[in-house]
Amino acid sequence: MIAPRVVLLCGGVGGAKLALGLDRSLPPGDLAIIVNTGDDFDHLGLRICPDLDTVLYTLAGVVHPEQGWGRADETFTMLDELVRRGGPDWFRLGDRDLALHLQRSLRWRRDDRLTEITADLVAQFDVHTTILPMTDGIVATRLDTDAGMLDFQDYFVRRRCAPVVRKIHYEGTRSAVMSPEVLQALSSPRLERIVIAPSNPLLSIAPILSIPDLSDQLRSAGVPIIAVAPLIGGRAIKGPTVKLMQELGMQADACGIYEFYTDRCAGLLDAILIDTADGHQASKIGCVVACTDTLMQTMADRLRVAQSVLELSVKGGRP
Ligand code: FO1
Repeated sequence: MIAPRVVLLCGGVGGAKLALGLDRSLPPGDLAIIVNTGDDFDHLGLRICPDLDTVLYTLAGVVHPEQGWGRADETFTMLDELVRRGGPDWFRLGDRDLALHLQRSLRWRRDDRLTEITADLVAQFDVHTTILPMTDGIVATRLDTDAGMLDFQDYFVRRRCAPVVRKIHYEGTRSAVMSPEVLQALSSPRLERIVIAPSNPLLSIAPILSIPDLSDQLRSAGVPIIAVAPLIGGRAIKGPTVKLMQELGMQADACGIYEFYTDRCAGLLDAILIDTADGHQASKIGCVVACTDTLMQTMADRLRVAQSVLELSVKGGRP
């Protein structure tokens, strides 16, 4: 039975840091994480789900510490041999990582639900937090750029986010539905708050909000929704958030983040946690604003930001 007290909407590396802080701050079963699957793709005959794996590896304590994705203590014997024989080298799949992709891909091909596959993989890593794909359907983030229409990993990894983006498409999300498990989490009788992780709003959170019945359920959950801004002093910690926001004509700062979420889902946010460096923007943000040091480099940082979102008092609540 999925009955969390806190639900986190999360993408990859940046969001996984807060996922870890919350996982270590809450008793088993109190946290459920809804993860973006818009980055998922087929590669070398494997179904790759990068954000699900980043969250799982991070909570399991086996993620590559510097990269924030892939495994620690990894080897690349398979990839080296594949590249020697002319295979693609742009998407680095390590040997330990490969075991998980093989397990998932075998079941994916048997039409098992991604939610069930994920639950079994999570159990194998002895992780007690519920990790849920945002949908069992196939969705794909694609980017209309000056280098043409690109699949997500082609843009993000192969081309290192260099192309100029004109528009982002969240393909398949309009007809996608949340899984029964996501509905269970968002209608948990114990639910106290929903947190939006400091992931890339346009690439990691927007796909989740683009699933119609999921975003409706967020608002009808009747609990405070708190976002953690992924920018500090107008800069992203990692990744293309600022470049993307500027290319799409948005204000690349805490205010712009608030406006992006509010434009996508009117009235979505009850509160936003911004960095103390951006405190001067608070008066321009139309919801409760709390400030803290949001940079998460150490475990203590992750716990601090997690505590801030758990303690943030918001007027909203169950009607
Ligand atoms: N990101 C890279 O920048 N380079 C890679 O070679 C790469 C390989 C990779 C393999 C498995 C996996 O789960 C993630 C991987 N990532 C890689 C990260 C991934 O592309 C991005 O972090 C997410 O899709 C963005 O959130």
